[in-house]
Amino acid sequence: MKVIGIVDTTFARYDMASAAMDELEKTGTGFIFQRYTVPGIKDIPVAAKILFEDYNCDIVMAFGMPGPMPVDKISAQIASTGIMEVQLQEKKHIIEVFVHEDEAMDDNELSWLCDRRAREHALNVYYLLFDKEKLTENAGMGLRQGFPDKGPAGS
Ligand code: RDL
Ligand code: RDL
Ligand code: RDL
Repeated sequence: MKVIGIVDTTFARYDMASAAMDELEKTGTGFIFQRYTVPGIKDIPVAAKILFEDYNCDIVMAFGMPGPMPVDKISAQIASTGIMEVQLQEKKHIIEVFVHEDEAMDDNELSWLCDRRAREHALNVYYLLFDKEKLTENAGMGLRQGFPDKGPAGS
């Protein structure tokens, strides 16, 4: 039984974690979730570390929403750097599912983007855990999460 850690925030304006867990449950079995909600993205790295070390997680999904202001973009950079550090310390993946609030033009598009990106990264997590060759089949294919795939160049 694999343990999938789920870290999310109360700052985000969409419940991406529930969308991802729904997608994983529709995709397969053989895992349980440990969910840990923190106030904001800068609280994610230590939450992920706690999930790995105290809750035996095999992989963590980290959901966050950086706001549109410069201070938020700096927060996102800091959070990502912390997420990288925890991955290297633990030798385990943290799939960072961030949706910047200003990627979308309005609330409708924002909620759609959050849902799509969360579900598409949930499949990446499933494959990383259970079927690593699956991502190699899509190497170089210009895949994106949320907005449409770009596709390969020169085709
Ligand atoms: O540790 C408490 C807070 O500092 C922490 O939760 C921060 O991540 C909160 N936060 C900011 O302070 C900020 O300036 C967040 C953002 N911007 C942001 O854009 N998105 C967040 N948190 O999730
Ligand atoms: O952990 C899951 C993702 O966060 C991770 O795969 C990122 O590297 C994906 N990504 C971005 O989130 C982004 O904003 C990528 C780019 N930009 C990019 O320019 N090139 C990438 N990934 O390969
Ligand atoms: O359209 C320009 C950018 O918004 C886009 O190229 C990506 O950088 C968007 N993006 C993020 O900003 C991010 O934090 C993506 C991811 N995460 C991601 O995980 N997957 C994406 N884009 O396809």
